Amino acid sequence: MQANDHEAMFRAVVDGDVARARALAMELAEAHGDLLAAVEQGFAAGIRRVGELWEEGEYFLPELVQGAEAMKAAMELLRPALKANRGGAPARAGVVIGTVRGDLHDIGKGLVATLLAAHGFEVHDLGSDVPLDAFVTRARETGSRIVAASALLTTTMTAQRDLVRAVDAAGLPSRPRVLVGGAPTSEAWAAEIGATHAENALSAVKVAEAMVR
Ligand code: B12
Repeated sequence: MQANDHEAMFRAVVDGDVARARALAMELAEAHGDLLAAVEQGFAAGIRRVGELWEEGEYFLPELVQGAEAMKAAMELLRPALKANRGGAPARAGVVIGTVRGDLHDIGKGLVATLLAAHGFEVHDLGSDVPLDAFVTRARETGSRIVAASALLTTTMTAQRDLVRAVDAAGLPSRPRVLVGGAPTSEAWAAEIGATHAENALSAVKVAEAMVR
């Protein structure tokens, strides 16, 4: 396999083939390729395609879950290689991350958290359906510089606005900035609420590095 055989990784996730995803991840970890690009354009592209197939009514919940399992299996194996590959982030730059209240979608958020950790950020993952005060409390406890919030629903993305306000109002000594993402969000939305936006997990790493630089 080529280190950049993104198509095979994409397929493994779309087919929900956990064993194949693991095998590809192991080969990738040993090869000297661009790990981040492979993750984003291979495995992550696969899970996005699974999402589309689900929306189109081609896939049902079991296929969706199976695709997510293949994705998770690959990411677990890649974590050490991604860590060894770490660059950019200043030591101990903390990121508190979670999916906002009322929203249970956590696959994309998990991907962002994994890649940030792999790049040397100290990641505090609060999970999904996270209340505003939990983000603020953890940011206070950890002195984190970034508070990152995922929202996948148009009805829950407004919580990102509330989060920016809550973080500002808390006046934390680490003066964290809010990073937002998730399918319904955009640069324009982030600008409107006073946050920073990143489109996907790969760009989240670059944007987060710029935020703490
Ligand atoms: C999987 C899925 C589910 C799973 C979630 C499982 C899980 N543990 O996450 C289940 C089945 C539980 C689910 C439930 C629901 N879902 Co749903 N779901 C999806 C689906 C198919 C895929 C989402 C996904 O995981 N994508 C793959 C990941 C890798 O991509 P991603 O999440 O976009 O993340 C990337 C970027 O957005 C970004 N990113 C994400 N978060 C963050 C955070 C930061 C800080 C940054 C910088 C970047 C970033 O980086 C990620 C990686 O590149 C989407 C369709 C879609 N196309 O998005 C619908 C979708 C999001 N769901 C939808 C709906 C309506 C629902 C339900 C309300 C359905 C229902 N009637 O019950 C419930 C809501 C439950 C709740 N309260 O949250 C709608 C939302 C419509 C809208 N605009 O509001 C969508 C768009 C489907 C549709 N077209 O109707 N869902």
